[in-house]
Amino acid sequence: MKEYKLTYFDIRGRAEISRLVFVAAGVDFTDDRIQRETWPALKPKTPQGQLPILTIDGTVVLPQSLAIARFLAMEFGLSGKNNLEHAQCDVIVQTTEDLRAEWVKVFREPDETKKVELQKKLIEEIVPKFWTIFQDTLKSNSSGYMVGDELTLADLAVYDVMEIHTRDYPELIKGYPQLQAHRERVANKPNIKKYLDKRPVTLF
Ligand SMILES: N[C@@H](CCC(=O)N[C@@H](CS)C(=O)NCC(=O)O)C(=O)O
Repeated sequence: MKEYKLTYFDIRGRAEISRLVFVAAGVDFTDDRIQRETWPALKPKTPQGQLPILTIDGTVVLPQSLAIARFLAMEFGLSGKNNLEHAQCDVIVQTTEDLRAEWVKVFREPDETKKVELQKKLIEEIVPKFWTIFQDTLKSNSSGYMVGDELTLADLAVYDVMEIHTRDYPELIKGYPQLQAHRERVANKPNIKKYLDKRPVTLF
């Protein structure tokens, strides 16, 4: 069995998807959450000067959050059963990344007035557009999962990217019954439920 260490800041951010893959697969890993003060010293030692990174057996170091998540999902059989399902997982993962990028735009906006405008657009137009895509994907697949007939990386990615908006705008999900049921299905998987119950609470 390989030894995995996932290094990131003490937030969900871009590492949570991989944490969820470990948890869903029931595979042990070191959840290495570093403090901001230690980052400047570590940064030059990382492959791309950014986190997250995955260290495998203390030697191989992978950067890029989605490459890490895909690798882990492939390793643990959470990436679909064939190449088409791998691609369908990728479609959903990339779509969650597009939604995350829209959120990051709002988060990084320095001008307060502009930020309020962007936030309004995000929640009134952009999030509904993406949630409709996710819900339509569920409707086209009778299993209750995004791809194939069991939980994959795609379900974890959607669960993860929706966390901020479902927390901050809890009413919104009521217009998306299949998506709401999907969130509950993912969150109630025994391994995931156990993890979510004790996970450090962070803003994002
Ligand atoms: N495309 C990269 C982006 C990584 C990224 O932006 N990491 C940020 C944290 S979310 C970071 O390391 N920031 C500190 C820095 O750049 O010095 C990925 O998905 O891993």
